[in-house]
Amino acid sequence: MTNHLFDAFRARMPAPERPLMRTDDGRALSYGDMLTRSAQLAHALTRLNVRPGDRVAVQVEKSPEALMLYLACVRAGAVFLPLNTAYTLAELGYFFGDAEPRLVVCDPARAVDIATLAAKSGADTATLGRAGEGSLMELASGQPGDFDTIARRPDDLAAILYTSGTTGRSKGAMLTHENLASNARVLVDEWRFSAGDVLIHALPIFHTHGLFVATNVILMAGASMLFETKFDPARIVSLLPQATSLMGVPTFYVRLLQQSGLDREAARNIRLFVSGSAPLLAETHRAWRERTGHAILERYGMTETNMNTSNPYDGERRAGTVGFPLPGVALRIADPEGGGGVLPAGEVGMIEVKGPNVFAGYWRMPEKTKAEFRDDGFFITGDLGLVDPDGYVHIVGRGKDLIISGGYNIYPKELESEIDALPGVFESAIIGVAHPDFGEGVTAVVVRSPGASITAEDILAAIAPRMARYKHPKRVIFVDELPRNTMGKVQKNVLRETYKDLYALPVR
Ligand code: MCA
Ligand code: AMP
Repeated sequence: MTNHLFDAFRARMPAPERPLMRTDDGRALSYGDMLTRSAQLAHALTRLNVRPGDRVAVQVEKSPEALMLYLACVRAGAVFLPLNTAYTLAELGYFFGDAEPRLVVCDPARAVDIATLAAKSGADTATLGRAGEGSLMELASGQPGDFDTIARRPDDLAAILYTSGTTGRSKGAMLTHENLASNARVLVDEWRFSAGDVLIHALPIFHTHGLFVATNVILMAGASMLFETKFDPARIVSLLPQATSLMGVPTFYVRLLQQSGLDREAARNIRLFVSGSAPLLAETHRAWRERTGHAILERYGMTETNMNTSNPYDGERRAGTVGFPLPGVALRIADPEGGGGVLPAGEVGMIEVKGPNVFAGYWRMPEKTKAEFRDDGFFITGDLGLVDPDGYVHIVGRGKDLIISGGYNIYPKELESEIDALPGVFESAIIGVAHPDFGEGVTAVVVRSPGASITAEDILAAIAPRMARYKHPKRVIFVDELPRNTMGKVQKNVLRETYKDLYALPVR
């Protein structure tokens, strides 16, 4: 009996006493502990009536136990469904209703509210806190330390990660065991990870970057992590000498560059800095190289596809590009208009990808899934790009109306719907404007209803209980009318141009 993903990790597991992680509060976990804890948690899940194929929705703070819960789901054949800790109850309600989890695991502090919400979708609730407290570990600690890992095939689901929809509803990207295993294997090889590596892990573990790219690579290499619950730039600089690698979003690198202690000496033991999730400015790449002597390796991925491209480990890491398609990934640039014919090298078009990394479709949305795949199996990413004469892929824009702030995605439509529904608002447009810290700053351009006097504070107060904090506009601007083209469509490019210097001064 094989479990495709877990067996892949196990096959490369080092001796049980080897370290898997050390946390910022001084806890240590070995690979042997990983086997025991994930087994106990898998028993606990079974006791809580989680059966193979059932979804386990998890909104908890980052902790070793939270990571073990991911592995326990894999071992129990369940589908892991991680959720951003910033999501409000209103946002959670949608995910529970759509995914119909068997079990919801949440922070003890939110247990009462979430249990009520979960029950409406027929789910039970267990709790897990930052320090491992709560009902889940209480149940798990009494369970045996070995578990007959449930058989799962390569195309069985391992996880569902929600990605916001351009037209409203979030879509659950269904990721299979093979999606995750194949991508982790490729990244270990491409980025030369081995058992001796120590990764500074300061990303959240509810998204692809921190959960799959960072953690799966470490598990697949038998390496270890310095597991940080929060991104604290001063602390990260102090940890650099103990590590060999760091993975982060561009905001990490921007903030680390503001630390006086960041220099070649601090980075002396590092062999690889990786950036992704959002565009890394060429100036950040250059400044980093000057300060540390290292060229950041930029790569490109999506929730739906895991990682698609990477700059080379050996060879030139070209700033402003995302490198070459990874082994096994076919990438092409297609005509975004019309039939999607393949464009010649150098021309800008829609990036399309195909490979073992590409997801199995959107949960219970066959029509949306069909619309985002070509007949020959290529997935339409929504990113606009080109391939230069040397084969480097450049992302030059987005066909989808998406803002990426500090590595988090915000879909304007979702915010616009909330703001437009407020009394006193006639209409609104949400745009991303260049921001020195977050890359793009969410900005609301609002037209008041005739005679209304609604303020920015009123708008922010109204969305606060409904939407995660990181989605909130950093600025609200009132205008008399929105610019429109002859078809009546709001010209967001005009708005972006008008407000391009809004955040020009450093905010931190
Ligand atoms: C926090 N805030 C934000 C963000 N993060 N606002 C906009 N965008 C953000 N990303 C809010 C806080 O709620 C707070 O609000 C204020 O901004 C300042 O908080 P601060 O303490 O500075 O923030 P932080 O806690 O230090 O967080 C910044 C962060 C974090 C460390 C950059 O956003 C982060 O961990 N980002 C990584 C996200 C990630 O993992 N993305 C990968 C997705 P206030 O003070 O007003 O209450 S996976 C993906 O994209 C694909 C697959 C890929 O290719 O990887
Ligand atoms: P998500 O929905 O969180 O999976 O975000 C995926 C999106 O992030 C991609 O479709 C890209 O638009 C963007 N992205 C990821 N990595 C990069 C990168 N290195 N450069 C530019 N955009 C990126």
